[in-house]
Amino acid sequence: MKIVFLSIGTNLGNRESNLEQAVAKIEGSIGPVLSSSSVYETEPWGFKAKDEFLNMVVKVETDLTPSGLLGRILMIESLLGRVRGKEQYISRLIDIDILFYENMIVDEESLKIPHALLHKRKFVLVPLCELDPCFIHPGLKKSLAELLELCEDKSEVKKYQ
Ligand code: PH2
Ligand code: MG
Ligand code: MG
Repeated sequence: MKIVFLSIGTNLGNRESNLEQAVAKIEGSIGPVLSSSSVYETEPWGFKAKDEFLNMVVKVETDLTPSGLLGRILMIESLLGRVRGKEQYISRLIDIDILFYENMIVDEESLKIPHALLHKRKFVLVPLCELDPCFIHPGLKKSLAELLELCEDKSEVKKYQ
């Protein structure tokens, strides 16, 4: 069994329900969710949109390989109505990203683990730190707490409700 951290984000439709459905589908087709962060309301990062995101991070146990995991994630995203366009960042019903897979480094065209931008994004680092501040980023060799301290992202990330 492997431990993975996944980030979940949504800024369209019924955002709370989108998160709930994503967590349920992760439980059903990836593995048991061992812990989940609070839900945060966050400003769109890297693009302009009027709709704020809800973001959270879950820690999951799985026997899938990294590429098997990616396959299940793409399946869940499309079951929940995600449509992919050509643009880099657009508003979306659901986005599930692999942040860490144990302390493995994967550097392929179609899959980068750890997620290449996680250390630049407060909407990822804040919920991740809630779950495991001492986890060491296997590429950057710094703890998540240190990465949050060093992060220059000034966008707003606040607990939802
Ligand atoms: N996801 C992105 C780009 N920007 N901003 C926020 N606040 N939350 C996200 O989940 C998010 C984003 C690309 O996946
Ligand atoms: Mg993403
Ligand atoms: Mg994604």
